[in-house]
Amino acid sequence: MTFNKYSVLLPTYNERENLPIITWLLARTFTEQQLDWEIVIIDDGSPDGTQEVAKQLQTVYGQDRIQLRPRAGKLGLGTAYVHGLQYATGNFIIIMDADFSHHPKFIPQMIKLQMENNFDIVSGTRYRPGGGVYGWDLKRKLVSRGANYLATLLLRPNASDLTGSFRLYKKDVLYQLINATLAKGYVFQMEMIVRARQFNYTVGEVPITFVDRVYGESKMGVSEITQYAQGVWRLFTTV
Ligand SMILES: Nc1nc2c(ncn2[C@@H]2O[C@H](COP(=O)(O)OP(=O)(O)OP(=O)(O)O)[C@@H](O)[C@H]2O)c(=O)[nH]1
Ligand SMILES: [Mg+2]
Repeated sequence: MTFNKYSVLLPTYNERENLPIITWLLARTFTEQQLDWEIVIIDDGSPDGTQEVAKQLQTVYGQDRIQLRPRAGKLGLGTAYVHGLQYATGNFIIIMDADFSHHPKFIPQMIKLQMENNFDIVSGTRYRPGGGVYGWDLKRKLVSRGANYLATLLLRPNASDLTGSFRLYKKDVLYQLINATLAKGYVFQMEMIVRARQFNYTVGEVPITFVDRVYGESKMGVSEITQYAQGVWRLFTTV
């Protein structure tokens, strides 16, 4: 048992079906590993009743394990992390999606790697041996690969998966990165890891398999791709 505490920031928008299972898996993982933990759910007024589910989970696991920190409307992912971070009581923060694309089974590996090397950040990566993407069609795979390749070529970061968001951070490191990051949309994750190099933070990587969301709709479209390309260019010309 260590004195570390791991706060999972879980942004949700219409994740009613996914939330109970992801919570159960997280609770099991942390309990098996004998780690102190909490989940901070940042729900942006999901019309599907995600918050009702979150309240039920609070009665099952306790309010000290599950914090519900909702916002009135869909204000975007970047600000959801900022909002959740102010309530997090752990000295380590895990950021992941609530839709099963990020499986809790990789968390022990991330924590182990962090401890062994005292990394500032451990990033899940789909783009190193052992990692991968399942359930996407060829078009979405190409878009993702292309986006990653473009940013790697121009920005030379110390990480292989720039657009992924399954990461473990020291809390003060995340705080500084979030405050330095300007982007709000899809570019957000990429800008964070690029700025990590700017601040000389150390980054470890764990290969992860990413599966397409189990329930619900995807929001990826042409405007997201355009925004992303603009974001890469802005960083290339400023950082
Ligand atoms: N609080 C909050 N959560 C959001 C918002 N947009 C997305 N999320 C959540 O953030 C996580 C990642 O969003 P996703 O919609 O899965 O994004 P994605 O993985 O790029 O796209 P798909 O899985 O293909 O839909 C999920 O847990 C979502 O429920 C938002 O505006 N506010
Ligand atoms: Mg997703």
